[in-house]
Amino acid sequence: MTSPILVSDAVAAALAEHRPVVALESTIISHGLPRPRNHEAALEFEQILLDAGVTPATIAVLDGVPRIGLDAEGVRRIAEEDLAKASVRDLPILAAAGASGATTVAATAHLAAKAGVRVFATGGLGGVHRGASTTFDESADLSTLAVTPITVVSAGVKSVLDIAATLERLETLSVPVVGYQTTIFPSFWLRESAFTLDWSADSAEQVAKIMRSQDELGHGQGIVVANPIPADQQWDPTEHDRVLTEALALADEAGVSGKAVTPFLLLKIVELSGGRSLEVNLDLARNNVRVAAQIATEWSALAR
Ligand code: PSU
Ligand code: MN
Repeated sequence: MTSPILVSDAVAAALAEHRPVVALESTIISHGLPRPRNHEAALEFEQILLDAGVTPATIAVLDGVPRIGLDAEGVRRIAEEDLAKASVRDLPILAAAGASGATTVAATAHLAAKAGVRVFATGGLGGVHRGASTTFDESADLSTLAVTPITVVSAGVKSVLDIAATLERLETLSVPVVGYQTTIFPSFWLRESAFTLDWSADSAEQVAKIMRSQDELGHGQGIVVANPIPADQQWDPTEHDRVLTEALALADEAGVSGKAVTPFLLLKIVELSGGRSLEVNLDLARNNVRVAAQIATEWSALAR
């Protein structure tokens, strides 16, 4: 059987030659950032990687085909078309129907790992939603990382989620969480949360060594690298708290549930903050892409 996953020539060549590759998700572009900034951001994330000598592998399902690495037209489509938000469970349905979808962290991680890509940069990881003890709303990002060998660089999880519960679930799922040059778990737009981590890595090289040890130990999980936004780029904490409370109340009033919750909150928060949260979101994502580039570079040096 031929692989149903289409790897671009650039990504295939980089993988074959053990050159660094970083996966990028498409849900953040399709559902997490407003148009037209989303298109600029998608291109910019790829350019940051190219400038660092790393091959970008933006991932999405286009016309039923999961693609690892998009051309300019593919990037345009994830930014401009109204694509389904696709988690892992949606992949076979889209494939059979010949339909398109923007892949979440879960679906991107799954497809990237299948193609042999080991490092992935995103903004924030999905997690356990507030109120999950009654709604059961926990992102498949967590359960997917329990069975997918990929290192995900994120700025932690948003404070719209239940951060404590998210960290507990990652522990249960045996997914290592490593702070990047910190032992304080970040909360996306803010450098810190109230939660500390047992472990930190001081360098990209150290993360690559953890990845190698993970392989040697036959540990098939992913690794969460929690990379805080630099202090001078974070959102003002007081305004952050005010906007968050308002956005959560609006989601409640509107009765938003399930997979619509994350996109709803993200776009409301951009609105309520007069665009400030968007700038912070872009800064932290760029920062994650840079760190992922360094990790992928160290990883390919180890693998050679
Ligand atoms: N966090 C962000 N921006 C995003 C998302 C998360 O800062 O766009 C997206 C990611 O694609 C993540 C998904 O995988 O939301 C999680 O959605 P849910 O909570 O429905 O699992
Ligand atoms: Mn959910």
